[in-house]
Amino acid sequence: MIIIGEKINSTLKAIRPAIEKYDAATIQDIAKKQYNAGASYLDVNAGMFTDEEPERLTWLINTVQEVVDAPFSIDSPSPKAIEAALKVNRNSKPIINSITDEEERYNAIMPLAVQYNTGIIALCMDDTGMPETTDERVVIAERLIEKLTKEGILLEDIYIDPLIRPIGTGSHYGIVAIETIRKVKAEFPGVHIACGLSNISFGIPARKLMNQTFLVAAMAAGMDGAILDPLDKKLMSFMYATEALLGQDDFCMNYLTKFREGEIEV
Ligand code: THG
Repeated sequence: MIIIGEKINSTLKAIRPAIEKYDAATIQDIAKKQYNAGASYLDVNAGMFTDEEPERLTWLINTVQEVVDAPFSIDSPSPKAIEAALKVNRNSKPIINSITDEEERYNAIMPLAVQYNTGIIALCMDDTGMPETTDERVVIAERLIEKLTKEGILLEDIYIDPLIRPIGTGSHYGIVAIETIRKVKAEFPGVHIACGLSNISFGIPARKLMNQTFLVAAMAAGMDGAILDPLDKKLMSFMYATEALLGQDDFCMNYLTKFREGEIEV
């Protein structure tokens, strides 16, 4: 699984003040902890700073790359903020998070992925709004994959995000996400599927239980990446166990290693 650590996000109560105060030590500590816990990418988001987003986002990138080599997931809808971030990035190949099939956003962000040779998360959304059904999501995914690959972007650099909606706002959203993952993966085995996991549980109690259960179901359907909290040991334990059960961990080697290291929590 490709783990994208979600914690350096300006919407989080613990993070926003640290960005506000340019508190580098706090940000660097969270970056190191997520990396040591197994994050392959570090998501960075300064979206709460609106006008100042480019400047705050570049500060985050510069602050983190002083201490951690992990590549970034640059989490912004703003082409200006994304480009500013790409310009200061010195770590390895980042992911732009994200593009959609909204015309204006697509046309502004796609060229950045090409020019800077990045990975790109493609959200199943277009100018008609947030899709309700699986089939609408799959059609948008097909269109995005076709357009992006036509520009020379490799399938392996594309991460389809089915756009996870909270299960508390519609009882079909769980199965819609799972079926979108299954269909996109069947049609394009070479593409990655990455989700913002905890969106599923917004507004309901015992969120961790719902996130853990959704992780297992989504992995079984073909999801191979997730934006999640790698410091949630139980969630990571579910991930290691599911990898072993799905034949993605020969002889349970990684599972056993994590167990020996005390990283498996039951
Ligand atoms: N897809 C893509 N990118 C995304 C999302 C997605 N980026 C943002 C988000 N969704 C994923 N990131 C987070 C980061 C933190 C939390 C959830 C998702 C989180 N929120 C708690 C809450 O809202 O209650 C805690 C709040 C707090 O501590 O302040 O933990 O879907 N491509």
